[in-house]
Amino acid sequence: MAETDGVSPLSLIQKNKKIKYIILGCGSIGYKVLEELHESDENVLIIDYDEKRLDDLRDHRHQVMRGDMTDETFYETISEPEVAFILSSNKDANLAAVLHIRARFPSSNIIARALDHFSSNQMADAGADVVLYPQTVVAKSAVNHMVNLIASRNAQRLYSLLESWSGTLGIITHKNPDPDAISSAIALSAIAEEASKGKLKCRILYEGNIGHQENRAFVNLLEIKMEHLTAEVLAECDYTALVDCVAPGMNNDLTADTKINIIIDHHSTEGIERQNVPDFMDIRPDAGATASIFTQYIQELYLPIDTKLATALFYGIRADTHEFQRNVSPQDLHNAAFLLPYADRQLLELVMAPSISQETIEVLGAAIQNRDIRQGYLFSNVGYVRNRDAIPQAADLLLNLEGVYTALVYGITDTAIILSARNKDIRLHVGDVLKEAFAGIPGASAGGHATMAAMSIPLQAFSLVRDKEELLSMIIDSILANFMKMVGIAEDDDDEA
Ligand SMILES: [Mn+2]
Repeated sequence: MAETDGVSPLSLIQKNKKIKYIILGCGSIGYKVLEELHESDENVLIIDYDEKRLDDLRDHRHQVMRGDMTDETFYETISEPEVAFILSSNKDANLAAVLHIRARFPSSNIIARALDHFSSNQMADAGADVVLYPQTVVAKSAVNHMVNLIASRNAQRLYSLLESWSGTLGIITHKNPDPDAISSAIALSAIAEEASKGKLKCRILYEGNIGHQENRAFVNLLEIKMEHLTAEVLAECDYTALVDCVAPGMNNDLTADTKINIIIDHHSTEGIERQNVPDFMDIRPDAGATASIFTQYIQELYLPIDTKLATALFYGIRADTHEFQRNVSPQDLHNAAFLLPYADRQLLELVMAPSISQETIEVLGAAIQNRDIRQGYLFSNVGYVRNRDAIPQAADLLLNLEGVYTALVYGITDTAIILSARNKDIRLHVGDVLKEAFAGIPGASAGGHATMAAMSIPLQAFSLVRDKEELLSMIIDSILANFMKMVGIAEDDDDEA
């Protein structure tokens, strides 16, 4: 049947030979795809009905075949392609080809050209993996170019403005600055100093305080200089900038009529009424972080980036996007990827695991000092603690001691008795044992997994006892005796409890 269709004898060979790409319909779009593929001719088979077009392609040593893409039997003459491009200018022929190829070659990838919106849906329904509607492709590309063009123009405008200034630029962050605001502030000061050739001195200002332990670690480890924002400091600034705040009075205590020269942010501008128009304003609500906008400026302007700035901006994007999981755009990921090779990984790790507090260290110390090890079980009474989180941290730590397979650390807070257990003895399910050992204690809740468990007894039930530590041993000793009996710790050792 191939011969009667006037198909070239090449088809007989095709049937046995695996072909990577087929292009059905090789007009202007098909030919452009052929060029873009940059594949060797043996990997691409061009199928068309137009004899003249085929001759021309044959002259250029392309692999061609004459065939009618609407004819179901035609597909019997070719082997399964990895990818089928269906690109003719006839929408019915394209639709028929999608249906036939999908039926005959279920695992081929099909990329088809639609000629209108309706046929675009039809082709998707018929089994095309990707449907291209050239008008949409061009429109999307036009908008993309526009976005990039604006981003690049904005970066240039910011640079030119800073270039023309000299004096002091006060960069104002959030009231309680977070890593996004802080890293944006140091990025702006780096751009300002570069653009003004040092004529512009920047001061990073904030009200409120740097609350979170992780944020303090961030500022300390990166040695970021920040000053409290006061009326006097503000009066000393020739220019002001707001970063990560959408307007004066938003996320800061400035009055709404404060004149601000630069505003760069990613918060929504909805409902914002401006009393003054800044000299430069770039607000992108679709950016995951203001640090992401600054990273883009740095790329657009080909500015040098040092380790400290890259680390700060990376951390800013990471923090504002909740570790790249929320409100994150492809542009944010692109920007983070740009920063990563310049960032100091060790510093990043330190910021993410901020140094432990004084009290935690004290509790860990007490847990080590008061340890009592019996047949692989460690018991440690840390006494009164203000921060209950220190108890599981101590249990984690003590499980690492040599010869310890199960660690039980307990203490008392203002409101409860807390016990935390960690276990690496596979024969023991510590959650189940604790649950049983604590059964019958009023108000107690205990339980957990084989390797980690916790218990707490609220103090209301024992509110009459004044001495907390005495109360702790009064209650817990009998429970621990119970626990030891259950896990089979020898009677002899029991006396030492
Ligand atoms: Mn932010």
